[in-house]
Amino acid sequence: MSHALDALSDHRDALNDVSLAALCDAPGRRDRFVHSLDGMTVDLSRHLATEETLGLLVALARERDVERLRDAMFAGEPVNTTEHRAALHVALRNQSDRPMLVDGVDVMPGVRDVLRRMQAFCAALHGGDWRGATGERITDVVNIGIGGSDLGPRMATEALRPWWTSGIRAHFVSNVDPSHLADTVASLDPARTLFIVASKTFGTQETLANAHAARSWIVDALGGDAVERHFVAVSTDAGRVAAFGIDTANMFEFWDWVGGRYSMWSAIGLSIAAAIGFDRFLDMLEGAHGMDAHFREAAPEQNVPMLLGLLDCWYRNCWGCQSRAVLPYDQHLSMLPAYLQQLEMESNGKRTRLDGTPTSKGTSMVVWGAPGTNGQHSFHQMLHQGTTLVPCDFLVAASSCEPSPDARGDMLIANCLAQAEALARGRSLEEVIEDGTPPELAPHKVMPGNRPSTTILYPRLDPKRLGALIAMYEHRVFTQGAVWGIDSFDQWGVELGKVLAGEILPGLTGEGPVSGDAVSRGLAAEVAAMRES
Ligand code: G6Q
Repeated sequence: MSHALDALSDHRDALNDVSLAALCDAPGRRDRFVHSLDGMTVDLSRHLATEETLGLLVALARERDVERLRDAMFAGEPVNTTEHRAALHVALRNQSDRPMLVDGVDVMPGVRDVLRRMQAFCAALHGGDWRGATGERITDVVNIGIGGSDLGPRMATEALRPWWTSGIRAHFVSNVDPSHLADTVASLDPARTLFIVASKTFGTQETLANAHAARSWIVDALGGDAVERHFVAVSTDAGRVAAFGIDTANMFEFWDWVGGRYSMWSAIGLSIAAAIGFDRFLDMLEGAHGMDAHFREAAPEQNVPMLLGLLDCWYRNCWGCQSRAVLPYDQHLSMLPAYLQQLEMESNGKRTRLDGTPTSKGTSMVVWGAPGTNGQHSFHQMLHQGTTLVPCDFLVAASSCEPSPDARGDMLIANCLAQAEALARGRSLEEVIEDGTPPELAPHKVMPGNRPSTTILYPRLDPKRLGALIAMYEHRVFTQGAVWGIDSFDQWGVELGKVLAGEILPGLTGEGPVSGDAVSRGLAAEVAAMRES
């Protein structure tokens, strides 16, 4: 029972005939709906929201205690209640002198110690002091990890490709499909390749299987003694790292209060630091820390991540939106939609509240998207004229990282602004007919408009900006979860599939009986038949 949500639902009914074009044109709209954050503009004008909506959303945040829950997260309280853990990723980028406590113990000395070890490792790698077993310099680093131990570093290294000036190329292997490792190492020289085995638990089946296969690749080429110079680990479990055969002197620690999908700021980001250099990795942490301070200190009315999260709840719970599109008009952010899929859908794709009762309202939207302008030539059709309302995030830099002598950078921005405008304004039947369109064709050219979007504009994508941007999304997701009263930091829904895969595997390898339900057993039998034919 939520009075604030009921009030929002009534208010939404009153907005049935609202015109987004008229809202956008109203005097003073920019003053209230455009936010400036350390040089980044977050424009909320193109939302199906009035001053009153914002007031009601802030009332929702107050009713759901979002500020207190935020403070509890920053205080290291066990906000991940089903796993009895803190979710203190903000400590990983804490650049202040403020202690960050978990169970009454300041975690900052440990955080700084690992950062110093990462710094020393990067210096050795980049300076040529850390060499392969045959004395060659390392030129390629391959991160082996999956989920949170893959998507964050992969997204960030791609985003920061223009800063790959350390002489190290970063690669990522996540899929247990043997093709992923094979394709990745096909062009690499074992003598110059270093593997980072990144796994919080060091028990993830896919990662360990790939790490064993990578070790065979090194051993076959360079001999067993080479493993020590070609493998390092990032994990919370020193015992398992040692059991795998990696010297724990070459292990970078993190902690159980760092959730996998919130871990790119920890040593899980070692591949980022290896590619862009440690100082720039620190810049990324600094950008995130700035956003943390904003989220922690700004009043809800001015708190950008909080407002974004509240607007998500508005669309999900009052407009029935099932999905949100993330449209970076920035090629280097091509991995952002995939990264946000995990951040948002694994965090808030839940149906049970903290108190164990089922939710009565929708939770996580489906997050999807692709870089602009590519998407314009495929799925934007549905955004403009489909029967489903899909709020969009547009992200665009004022200046591309790649200066060009022609107008391509301006074309990119023009298209980004045009898409958001077209979605909001649409095109009426009258306008279409006025253009001389034949009557039988006119209905097909009508665009309903009133389709909301956020535009996030930043000067240029750099490590600090990326850090701020990702931290903004993290806190947006936190706000959604707080409103919905769910645990944003667990992921029990992924467990059943892992158990069933473990039961089905022996039947495929021939080491045990064929198991699974009738459909799985039937398909497993077909696999066997296809392999024999
Ligand atoms: C993230 C999830 C999940 C996790 C992977 C890898 O929040 O927990 O994506 O990151 O399953 O786990 P390991 O790092 O333990 O290998």
